[in-house]
Amino acid sequence: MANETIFALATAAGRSAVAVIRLSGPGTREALQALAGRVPAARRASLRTLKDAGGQTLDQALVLWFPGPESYTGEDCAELHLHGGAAVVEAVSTRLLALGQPAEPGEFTRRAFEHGKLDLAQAEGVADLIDAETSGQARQALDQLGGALSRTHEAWRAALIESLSLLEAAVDFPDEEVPPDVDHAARAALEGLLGQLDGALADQARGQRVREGFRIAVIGAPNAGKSSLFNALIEREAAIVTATPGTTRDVIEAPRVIGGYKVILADTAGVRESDDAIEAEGVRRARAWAAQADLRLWVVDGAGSSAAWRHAHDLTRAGDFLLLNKADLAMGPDGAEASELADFVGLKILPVSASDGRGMADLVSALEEEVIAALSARDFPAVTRQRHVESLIVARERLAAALSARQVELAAEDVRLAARALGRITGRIDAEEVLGAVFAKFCIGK
Ligand SMILES: Nc1nc2c(ncn2[C@@H]2O[C@H](COP(=O)(O)OP(=O)(O)OP(=O)(O)O)[C@@H](O)[C@H]2O)c(=O)[nH]1
Ligand SMILES: [Mg+2]
Repeated sequence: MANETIFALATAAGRSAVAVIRLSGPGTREALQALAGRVPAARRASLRTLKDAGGQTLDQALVLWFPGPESYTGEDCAELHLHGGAAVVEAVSTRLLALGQPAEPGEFTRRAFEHGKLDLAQAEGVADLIDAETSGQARQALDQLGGALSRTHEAWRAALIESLSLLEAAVDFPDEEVPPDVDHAARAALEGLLGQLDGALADQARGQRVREGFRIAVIGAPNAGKSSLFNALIEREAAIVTATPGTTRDVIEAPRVIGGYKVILADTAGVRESDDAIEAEGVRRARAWAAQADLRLWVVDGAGSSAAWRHAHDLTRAGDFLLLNKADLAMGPDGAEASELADFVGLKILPVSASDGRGMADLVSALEEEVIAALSARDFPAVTRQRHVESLIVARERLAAALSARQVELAAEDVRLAARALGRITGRIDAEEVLGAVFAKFCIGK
């Protein structure tokens, strides 16, 4: 595969000022000669007239020539900066079909990986950077692309291999007990690593939340004003609001950027006992979404006196918010009673009004604080994918097994397996199916 010369449109399809077609592979030089007459100086932008096989002009283009191995993929590469009209791109692509073949999604980055230009975790950083919609996502992707995640895992792996050499030295003492100093040194190193892996695993949700969105559930009794608040937070009328209790049935999700991070807000059905099968299913879904959310906003009609506030408070956890809605009206017994309970269980209390907007700015800044505190960087670069988490879990299990092994040979084997599991994160241990799965998610041209 790696011997073919590939090409692809690297910019988004459609009309634009400039469109970039990228080439990589051993036939790149020849393709440039065929298209542009001669190959420009390396890494210098040169204006060239591109022609088809019959000498017809296709475009006036800026041509860049990157001879391997100092190129993105490590192979000979080129970029054609064309005028971004569909007809121009089409004509140049047709001409290139005779000189190379269209690239698969992620094929340029896969070749870069295969030539050692970046490791697997860095390649994932490239994909995430292209997909990044918030500054938080971009920052995390740039860290991963820059090798922060890889360096941490490689350092852990190097420490494992160092301990392994100590253990293997101990194996060579025949029929005797392991010298206590060797055993002690290896054990101390492995215990330290176990602590670090535990830390990274405890932190595992963070990186995935930055990529996929921090989840906030809006919950409460029927008619409390959940949908009104949800609409106000996402600044559009996505959910239906009526004076009839039990209006919302399904969970309605909508994204919003808060504090530079992607947040997924969910409006849910009002929680109460119901004989109506549809409503009961809505309540079940509301509970399920709330249980796996990162934060819950418990909405209570603060002006109410029906004791409806009791519903849904059992879904909250310390650190969640009680929103005393309808603050434009006089506070009623429901507001006072709910506040008392919320105080007791450690909820943050904010009066708001979805009708006249009071308290909304305070709510947004309080949410901003929560999201930033939950998602900003800690001691480790975040693990951003389930694939990373799975490798960390295996490494941790093997490390724990090594520490409780009764024979040094068995401990050594466990340490070897732990190192292998960590190596999978950067692609040092490159199972073909892992590579296929990672690169298939890229866009064409990258
Ligand atoms: N005065 C006042 N009325 C409000 C406020 N927020 C919502 N309402 C009214 O309260 C009623 C219920 O609002 P919704 O947003 O549909 O309430 P909900 O909690 O989503 O209700 P369900 O979907 O039935 O669970 C509507 O008549 C709203 O206009 C507020 O801040 N002040
Ligand atoms: Mg509703």
